[in-house]
Amino acid sequence: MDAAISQDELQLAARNHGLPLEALRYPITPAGLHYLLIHYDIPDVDADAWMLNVDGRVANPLTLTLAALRERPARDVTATMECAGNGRALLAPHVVSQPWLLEAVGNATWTGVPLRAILEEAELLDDAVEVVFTGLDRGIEKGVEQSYQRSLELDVALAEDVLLAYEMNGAPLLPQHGFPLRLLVPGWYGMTNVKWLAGITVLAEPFQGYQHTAAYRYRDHEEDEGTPVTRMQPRSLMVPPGIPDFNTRERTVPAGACVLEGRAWSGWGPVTRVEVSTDGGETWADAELEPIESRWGWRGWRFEWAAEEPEEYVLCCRAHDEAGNVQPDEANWNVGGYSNNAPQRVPVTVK
Ligand SMILES: Nc1nc2c(c(=O)[nH]1)N[C@H]1C(S)=C(S)[C@@H](COP(=O)(O)O)O[C@H]1N2
Ligand SMILES: [Mo]
Repeated sequence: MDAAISQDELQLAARNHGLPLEALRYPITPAGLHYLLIHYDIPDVDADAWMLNVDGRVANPLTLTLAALRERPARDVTATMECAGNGRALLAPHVVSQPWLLEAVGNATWTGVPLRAILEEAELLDDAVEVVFTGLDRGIEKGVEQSYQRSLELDVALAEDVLLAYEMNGAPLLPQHGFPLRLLVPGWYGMTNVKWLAGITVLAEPFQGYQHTAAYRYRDHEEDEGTPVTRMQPRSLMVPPGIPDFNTRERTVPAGACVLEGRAWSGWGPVTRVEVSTDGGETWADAELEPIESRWGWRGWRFEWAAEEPEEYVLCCRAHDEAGNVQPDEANWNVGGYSNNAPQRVPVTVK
């Protein structure tokens, strides 16, 4: 397997950091530890001049300041957000893009105005079918100059926990997380949650933008039209136990009782079961689940492991959700390198 990444990929990785896996310990990810994915540059936002425009197939177009949004009834939603490319760097053959291993995730509490309330205020026309969200950031992908844009079908856009969020963990959004406003669509992969939101346009036909037609599709080969990437597939991650080697990050754990802990999530329904393997996925045993704290947030789990020496182990975990999905043994390769939710593998030496 050729796992080498290029300078271009390193440049992306250095800009877009992940969640240090030990930070899975915090039930709510502190903002500075939440992963980050920025396709282009953080835009230069003039907060005083900023407005949100709502237009297209509506009877009552709106122009709203941040103060006007803050005056409206607010809602808090705790949600796990994961980049669709999480796991990409573990795929073979190699897929060139942001080279995530497993760390492109965070769990935050977002505060904002339900999108539904704003769309109701704008009064959707009868022919409305999709809503497009436009960020202030601009860039070029595969030769196509664009603003970052994603759309939602109406039934998703009108779901009650979809927010126009202006706070993360009780503080105004940080520049890197979309200040002053971002979309939050709980359960969907990261790309859905448009940052630096400036425009909402209601369409009478399906949106044909780059981030829907060229990117974020599950494609078996370059000519394959593929299917859209939507909700998060189930995944469980553990806090790597013991202490790391500086270079390889391989773990060393003292012999004796060792409590493994982690978090699991799925965009298709609550996590109903997490299993742990200490032999690289040959045999599995159930972890103990913590209560569900939020419909859209990750679920904690723990597992008591009797670590015996002298031996090498490969620790793994996998999640099941209420919809019956479970993490596959092997990665499902696709052209974009999306949703590789094969189980995490943590090599450990017991001493
Ligand atoms: N405007 C805009 N929104 C965006 C992006 C972007 O590049 N521009 N990146 C998307 C992707 S791919 C992900 S995974 C999430 C990451 O959100 P975070 O950086 O707050 O974790 O934002 C999404 N929203
Ligand atoms: Mo992403």
